[in-house]
Amino acid sequence: MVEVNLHPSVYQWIDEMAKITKPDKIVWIDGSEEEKERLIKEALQTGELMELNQEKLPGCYLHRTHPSDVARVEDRTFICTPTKEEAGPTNNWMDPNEAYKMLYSLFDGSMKGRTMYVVPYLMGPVGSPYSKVGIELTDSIYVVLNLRIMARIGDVALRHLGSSPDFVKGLHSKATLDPEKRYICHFPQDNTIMSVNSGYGGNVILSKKCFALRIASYLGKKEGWMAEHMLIVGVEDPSGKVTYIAGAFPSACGKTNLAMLIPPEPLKKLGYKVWTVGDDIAWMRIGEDGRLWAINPEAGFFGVAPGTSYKTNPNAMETIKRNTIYTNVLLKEDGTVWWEGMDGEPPERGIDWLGRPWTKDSGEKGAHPNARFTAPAAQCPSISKEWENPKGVPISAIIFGGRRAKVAPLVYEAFDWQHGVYVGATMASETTAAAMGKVGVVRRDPMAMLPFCGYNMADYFAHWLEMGKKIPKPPKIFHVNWFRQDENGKFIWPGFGENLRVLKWIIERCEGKVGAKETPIGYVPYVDDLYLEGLDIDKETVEKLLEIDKDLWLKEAEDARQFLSQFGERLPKELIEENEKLKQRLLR
Ligand code: O2Y
Ligand code: MN
Repeated sequence: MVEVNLHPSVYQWIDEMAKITKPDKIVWIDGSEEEKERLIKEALQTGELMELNQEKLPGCYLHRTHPSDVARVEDRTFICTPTKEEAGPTNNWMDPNEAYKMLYSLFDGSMKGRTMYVVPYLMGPVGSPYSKVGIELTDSIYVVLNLRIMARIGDVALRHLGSSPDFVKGLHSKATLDPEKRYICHFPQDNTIMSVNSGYGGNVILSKKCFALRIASYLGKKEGWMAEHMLIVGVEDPSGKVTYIAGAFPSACGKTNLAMLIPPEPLKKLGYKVWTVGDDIAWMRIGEDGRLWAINPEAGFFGVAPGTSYKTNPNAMETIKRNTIYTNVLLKEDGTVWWEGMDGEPPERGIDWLGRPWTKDSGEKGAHPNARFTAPAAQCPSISKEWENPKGVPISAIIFGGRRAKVAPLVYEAFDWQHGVYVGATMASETTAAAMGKVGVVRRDPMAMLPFCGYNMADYFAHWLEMGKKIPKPPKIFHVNWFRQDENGKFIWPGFGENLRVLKWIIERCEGKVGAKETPIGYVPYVDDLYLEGLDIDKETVEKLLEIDKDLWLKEAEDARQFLSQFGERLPKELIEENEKLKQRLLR
C-alpha cells in the first residue's frame, strides 16, 4: 500500500464496520494489475465470474446476478436526513437513527466467512481540485472489479485523500441477498452510504448513483456546484473548434448513444467530429472565466447491453471488445456473448442470463433486458482528449430531453436560465415497453434526477435558480425530443447519428449564428437553419416536427403545475411564475 498518513477517522470507521460485519479477512485494494489478476483468479474459482473466449474477448468476463437482483431498487432506496422535509416528497425517507439501527442489525455478522475489501476510489480526474474520494467496504469481488473500471481505485485515491478526513463512506454487503431486506440508504449529512442484500449494479457500485449523484448533489448544494445526471459530449466543427454540451435524459432515451454519436456521412464530409467526455454523470462548477465547467467523475461505462449494436452505437461496441465485465447477458457456445438487439441473426443456442440452456426459438429472452457491460471509458474510440483534463471542459449548452410522441417539438431553446430551469423541472418522458408498467404513461423526471437527488427537489430547483444568478456566462438551455410520432405512430425523426444535425443548430444558436422563431414555449428553429442534406425528409415533415399544438401545451402546462404542486410552499415561486407565463403566452 502507498505510504500516506491517512486521517485516523479512516481507520476508526473501517474498524467499527469490521466489528459489525465480522469478516474473516480485511484486504486493502491498491489498484495494481497484479491485484486485478489475483482477484479475477479467485472470482473464477468461486464462480463469481466466468471466463469468456479470451481470443475473441480478451480480458472479458461474465457475471450472473441472482434472478431477484437485476436492477436498481428505487422503492428500497432511502434518503436518511434528520427530517422528512429535507428528503422531500419524491424520495423515500427514513429517520437516520432508526436507519442505522436497522442496518447494523442487517450487517451484523454479514461478512462472516468472507473477505472485506477496502476500496479507496477517486471520482474525477487525477490531480483535479474537483475530484472527490470515497472508500467502499464490500464483500463482493464483482463490486471491486466493477469499481476498478468505473472509478480510479487504490493508491491513486489514497494519494488524493492524503491526511484529509473528507471522504464518502460506503458499506456494502451481499449479506443473504434477501430482497425483502434489501436497503440502499444515504446519509447526506454523514457522507455515508449503506447498501445491503444486493449484488447488482447501481445498488452496489456505490461510486455511481449513490455517491456521484445522491451524495454529490447534496454536497453541490452545500458547496455551490452541481452534480447532474448528464452526459458530456464535444462537437468539433470543420474549423477544429470543439463545443461541449451536457445533456440530461431519463432512461430509455439513448443517452449513451448520444454521448458516443457517430456523425452522419454529409456532416462527416464537412469535417464534423463528436467526442465523448462522459455518458452519465457531470459535476459542474463555475470557472475563473465565468463559464460552467464540467468533469466526468467516472472512469467507465455501465451501459445497458440489449439494444446496443453496430447500428445503434458502434463506439460502444468497439469499447466493449476487451477488459469488459458483462452482467446477465447470454453466453454463446463459442464463449462470446449475445443480447437481444445485437447485430445479425440470433445464435441458435446458448446459456441464458439465468444459466439455463437457451435456443433462439424458445420464446425466452437470452439476456435480461437490464443486462449490462462495464467497460473502461479510455477504450472508447470517440473518447475526448480532454476527458481527464483536471479543469474539465466548458459547457456551452445544456440539453434536457424526453420521449414524447406528440407534445414536444424536435428542439426548442429556453428564453433564459430561469425558463430553462422550468423546462428541466417539468421535463417528462412516456414509458416504453422496455420500462416496467404501462406503455405511453407520462412520467415527469426533473432534470432526469428524480431517483438521484439526495435532498428535497424543491431545494434542488432553488439551487439551480441560484446557480443561474452566479454564473456570469451561463450555458443556453434547450429541450430535445427525438421521438415525435406521425399519425400512424411512426417516428418522424431518424434519430441516432442524425441527432448531430440538431446539435449543430444548438451550437449555432450558442454562437449567435442563426435566428429562431419565437413561440409560446421557446425559440424553435427555422426549417432552413437545420442542416438536412442527405436526409430523406421533406420540409413539410420537418415543419410538423417543430409544430406547437397550443391545446396540447395548455394541458401539458396544467399537468406540469399539478406535478410541481407536490412540493408545496418549498417550491421556488419562480417556477410557478414560469408556468403562468407559459399559459399566458399560449392563450395570447
Ligand atoms: O439498474 C442499474 O443498477 C443501473 S441503472 C444505470 C446505470 C448506468 C447509467 N444510468 C443508470 C440509470 O438508471 O440512470
Ligand atoms: Mn443514468
